[in-house]
Amino acid sequence: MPVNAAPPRAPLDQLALQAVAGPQWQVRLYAEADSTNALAIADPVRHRVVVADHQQAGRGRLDREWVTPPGAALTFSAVFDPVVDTEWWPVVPLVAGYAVTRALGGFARLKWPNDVMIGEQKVCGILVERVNSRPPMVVIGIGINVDQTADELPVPTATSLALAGHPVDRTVLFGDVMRHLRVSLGEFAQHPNTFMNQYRGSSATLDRDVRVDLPGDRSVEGRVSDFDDHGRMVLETPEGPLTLSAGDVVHVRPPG
Ligand code: BT5
Repeated sequence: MPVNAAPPRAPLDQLALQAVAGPQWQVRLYAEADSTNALAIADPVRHRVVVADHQQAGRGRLDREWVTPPGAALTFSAVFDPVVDTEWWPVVPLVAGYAVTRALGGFARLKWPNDVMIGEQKVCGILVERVNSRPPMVVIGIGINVDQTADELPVPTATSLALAGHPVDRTVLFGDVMRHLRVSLGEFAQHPNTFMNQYRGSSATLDRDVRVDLPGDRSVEGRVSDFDDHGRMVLETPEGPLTLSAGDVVHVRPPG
């Protein structure tokens, strides 16, 4: 085997995934798929979860790509009821990010809104898409870098659980994430206006100096002073406080 080559990896197994997800979920495993979000949206059946052992055209936000090699990542999309009134829907992506940090353990933190980070490197990306079916559904797409070697990561800002010293079996992790998603969305449905208190405790962005790249090639800099109950980030800028509902955050200085 050449130096740095990826180790042989066991494929995911439909029955094992179904067993850890539990009977209320209908697991659909694809050996290869373009995008699990696209598949889930094409036929948005409540409590279906589409998993790809190798996702070949993973979608990020704003038409960006999510790139993972065969057998090394966990890529799946779960179809949920929106669980809350429309005014709270923007918070659902943050709830999903929070659930993943809980499933991973205390070492994972959230870069606003929902990038799951280990230190300053991204280990998981989440894409939540609403489907205007009757009734409406929400598709929560999660990509976790589990076993990639450094050579297999697409960008220098990425890491994997194995590289960061937290190796885990993909099937076990899938069960843990599904359980925490269900619990966190359930808690959120009961008390949507207090969820952000929990979120703050998992944030790597609160009290940090950041640059936020906004749509249309604009950016702003400032210190993150809070998140409001609707998941928006409050940024203290030289021109005064600014409340943002979207944007790409870059942490410009280490915490402290
Ligand atoms: C995201 O977008 O982080 C959302 C990614 C969601 C992926 C899941 S996988 C299952 C489901 N099915 C899909 O088709 N999608 C979802 P964004 O914040 O736009 O980040 C994308 C950017 O992250 C890219 O432009 C790269 O710079 C970087 N990137 C791409 N692949 C990565 C990886 N594996 N790990 C870390 N960073 C990556």
